Amino acid sequence: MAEGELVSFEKVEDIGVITVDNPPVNAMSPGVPEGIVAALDKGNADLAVKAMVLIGAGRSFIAGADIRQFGKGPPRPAPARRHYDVMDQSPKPVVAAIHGYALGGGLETALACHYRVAVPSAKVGLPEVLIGILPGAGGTQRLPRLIGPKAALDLIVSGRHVPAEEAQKLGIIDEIVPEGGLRDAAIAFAKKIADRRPLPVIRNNNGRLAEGTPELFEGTRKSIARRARNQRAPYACIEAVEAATKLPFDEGCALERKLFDEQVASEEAKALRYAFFAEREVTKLPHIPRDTPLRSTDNPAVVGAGTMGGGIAMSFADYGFDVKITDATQEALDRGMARIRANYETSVKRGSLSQEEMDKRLARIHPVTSIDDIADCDVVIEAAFEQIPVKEVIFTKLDAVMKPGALLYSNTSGIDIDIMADMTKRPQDVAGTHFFAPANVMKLFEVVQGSKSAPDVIATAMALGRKIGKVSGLAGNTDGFLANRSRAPFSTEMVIMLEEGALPEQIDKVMIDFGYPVGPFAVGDISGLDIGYDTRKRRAEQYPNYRTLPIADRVVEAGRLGQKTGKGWYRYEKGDRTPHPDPEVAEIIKKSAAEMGVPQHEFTNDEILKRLLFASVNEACKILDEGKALRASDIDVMWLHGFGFPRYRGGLMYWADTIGVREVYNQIASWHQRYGERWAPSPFLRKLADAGTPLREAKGNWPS
Ligand code: 3H9
Repeated sequence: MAEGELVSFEKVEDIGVITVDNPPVNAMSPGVPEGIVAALDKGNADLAVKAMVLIGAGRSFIAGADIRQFGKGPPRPAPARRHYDVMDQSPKPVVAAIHGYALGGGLETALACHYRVAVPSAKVGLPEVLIGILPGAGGTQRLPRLIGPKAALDLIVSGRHVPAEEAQKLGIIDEIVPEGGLRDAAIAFAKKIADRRPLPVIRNNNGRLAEGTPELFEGTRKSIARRARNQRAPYACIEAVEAATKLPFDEGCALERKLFDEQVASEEAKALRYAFFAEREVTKLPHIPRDTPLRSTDNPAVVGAGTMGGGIAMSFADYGFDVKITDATQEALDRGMARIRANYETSVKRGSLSQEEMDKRLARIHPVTSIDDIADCDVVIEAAFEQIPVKEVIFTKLDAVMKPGALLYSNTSGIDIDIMADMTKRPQDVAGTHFFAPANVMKLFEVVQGSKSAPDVIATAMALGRKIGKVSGLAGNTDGFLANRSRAPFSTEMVIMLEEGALPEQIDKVMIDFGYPVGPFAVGDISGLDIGYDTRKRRAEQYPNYRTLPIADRVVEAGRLGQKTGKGWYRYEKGDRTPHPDPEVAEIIKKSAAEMGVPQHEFTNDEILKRLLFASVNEACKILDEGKALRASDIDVMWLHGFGFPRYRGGLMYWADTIGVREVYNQIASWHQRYGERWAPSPFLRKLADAGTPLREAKGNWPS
């Protein structure tokens, strides 16, 4: 293949092999479809070619359209000859040879081929919905014709990646071929089918379309109503598949294209594309060379078998790691193991895990009675009580027994990493790895760099998070680190608004309508209100100017600790987790506000939303200014995966940009006048506003 050529054609005996080579994932960038058309023309014109194979160079078949091109200028006019139309009309069979990923436009290309072979590790799918669009190259019309409308709808509306074996069962893949031998096997397959006629052209295959009943489509619309709130793409996907069952192929494609063009320019799609790239950006650490050799993490251990420690051990077991877990007493260890078992049993009861899989995972978690028993582990995650003397006992012991080079990570959410590092004679091996509760479910994995953490200790932590299915993000060592510190003013402001006349249910409704799965007060009831109470008391002692929250304190002092006591910000019926507004809470609020003498006012939804989120935007700017975050977009990734911020709104900073950096600044400045110091605008925010730099593009002053 000539250098720089995106698509090449070569002959292997009587088979034409078309290779797409557009690293890293063979996206359909400009030039690729044209190259495929030229290669098909070559193969069809050559009398010596009987069939063709379409294959991807490097690590993948084709991962889809080039997402970076979306939203850049007006939609490109359709080429005179689209490669999938050329394939449909090709007199010679074309075989797609799939390894890595065939996603979006990649699978659509494969569906326009006559046959598809794949290696077992390959994955296929139409994940467009996840970036706020729908398949736009015939996928919504071809897939229902190939596998039936029901299965097609499931794949297109969920956007999930389907492993080769399942894809074969569904009828997407014709043959699975051995790993490593794809090219030769695809050529052999092409030879085998070269003379078969008629060619299987999916567009002509209308046999199963009648399975697309009105009930199927209505049922799907209903089933997604909750999770697809405020979104249009999932509904556009349904509309396009429904059209496949009602309209001739070309008309269906025209409707799909119209919906695609509408969606691709939508706010929803822009935010989701931003989130996609922000999630890739967060993996990059400009201050640590990419090729830094990583330490081994094959052999992990967890110290502390409480709720967090147990969840962390489950995270390892869920991703195939054998993990040791220990605690100070046998009793605590037994309790921890029982909790882990109970959690898995709940998943089995719910049907999300098989008994066999549960047994396998449980067998990977090895309780051991002493830190001496984990001495040979590569990595330890400490998840013990958040008290410095407790940490001191553990880190001193770890320092004494762990093998040289072992990684000593702490799951602390509130203690300075440097304090723990300095408890050892190897502070370079210590860093934070902060999980979010429940640790086995929440995706955020906040890596905290201490002042002495070695670069490879940080790079290895980032990689470790990804190995256990998490989204790793880097934070500087500041009180609350990056995620919780940026969230803290939100938590304060929501209670202050109660003092001014709002109610928990009113604030929760605004945030649910905005897109959060659960409102912030109801979340508090799930986590337990006593933790915040203790923290506030500690802080009030530490900082003389600390803003106390009397209403939140009184709720706890009334014995309302959240769901675990049957009442918190809400009341709960026995055995039911539905929050019910409680007049007793309204009374506490009213009385406290009167005692505090706070003037009452009616809140608009807009004010509630902005008071909560702008408070955090301002704090995020302070964090960036202090060099405790690399990029604003990292903060967005953390909010998406740590706090359930609606993905289709991009993230905290992206969302604030939709209001405008200048307006955000002006509003904060005016609240500063009205409410005082806690709203003092960050100078970093002011600089951005003056320069007109979008918040999402801001880089932190991270020390290089
Ligand atoms: C579509 O196809 C529309 C059609 O229906 C109709 C068109 C008319 N474009 O994720 P990674 C980059 S919509 C541009 O770290 P992995 C990515 O940014 C598309 N760039 O690797 C990163 O760059 P960098 C439907 C892309 O192995 C690098 O490749 N398809 C694209 O963990 C490596 O990516 C999708 O939605 C792209 N399509 O995961 C699939 N894909 O190194 C989107 C990747 O500079 N892609 N890049 O940061 C993925 O889901 C994952 O990348 C994939 C590989 C699973 C393929």
